[in-house]
Amino acid sequence: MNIEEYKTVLSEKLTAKRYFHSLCVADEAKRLADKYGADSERAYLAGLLHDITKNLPEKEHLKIFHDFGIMLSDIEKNAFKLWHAISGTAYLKNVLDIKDCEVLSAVRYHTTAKEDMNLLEKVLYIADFTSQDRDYDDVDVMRKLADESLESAMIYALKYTINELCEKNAAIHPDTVKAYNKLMLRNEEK
Ligand code: DGI
Ligand code: FE
Ligand code: FE
Repeated sequence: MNIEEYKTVLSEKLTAKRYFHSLCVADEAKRLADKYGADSERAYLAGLLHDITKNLPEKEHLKIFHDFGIMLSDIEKNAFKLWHAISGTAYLKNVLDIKDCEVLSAVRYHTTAKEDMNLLEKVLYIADFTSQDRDYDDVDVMRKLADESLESAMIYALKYTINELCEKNAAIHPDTVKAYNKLMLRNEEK
């Protein structure tokens, strides 16, 4: 499939707002990829497709997990917002037949992040926070950091997410904790 065909599929699966978000994240991921030396075509594609299952009802996610033999941890079972990163990756791989492991992995970890992320994974994770459609309170700070260094943007984004989750009494996924701890340990070494 080419980009235009992917856009058609997306526009049919997503609400207008979520489709617009996907186009904005694709543009932002490409911009950050060019800036930091990641593959800009892969970044654009990963950005475009990252939320492909975001608007599916619960039972459709469960069908994808069942069909493709995916087991969720207890934390994942209880956090519906994490499902689309997992079901989305399975959908891209098994239904849209996307074979690019880098694109698949960037999509897989775009919500929780993880320990030891590669450049493309970081670019997508940050682009999801700094895309043009975003308008949360700290977005200007986040955009400034994203233009200074990916690492400082990662730290800020993880802190922001962890703080939000704590305020909502939500569980924090171990991948998110590991991503945060790794960056903090690296800072201590300096
Ligand atoms: O899909 P988007 O809205 O574009 O953004 P996203 O995929 O980053 O999802 C953000 C949501 O995911 C936000 O409401 C917080 C939630 N989330 C992120 N990390 C964790 C988490 N929820 C739980 N329970 N645990 C996490 O570690
Ligand atoms: Fe998402
Ligand atoms: Fe998103």
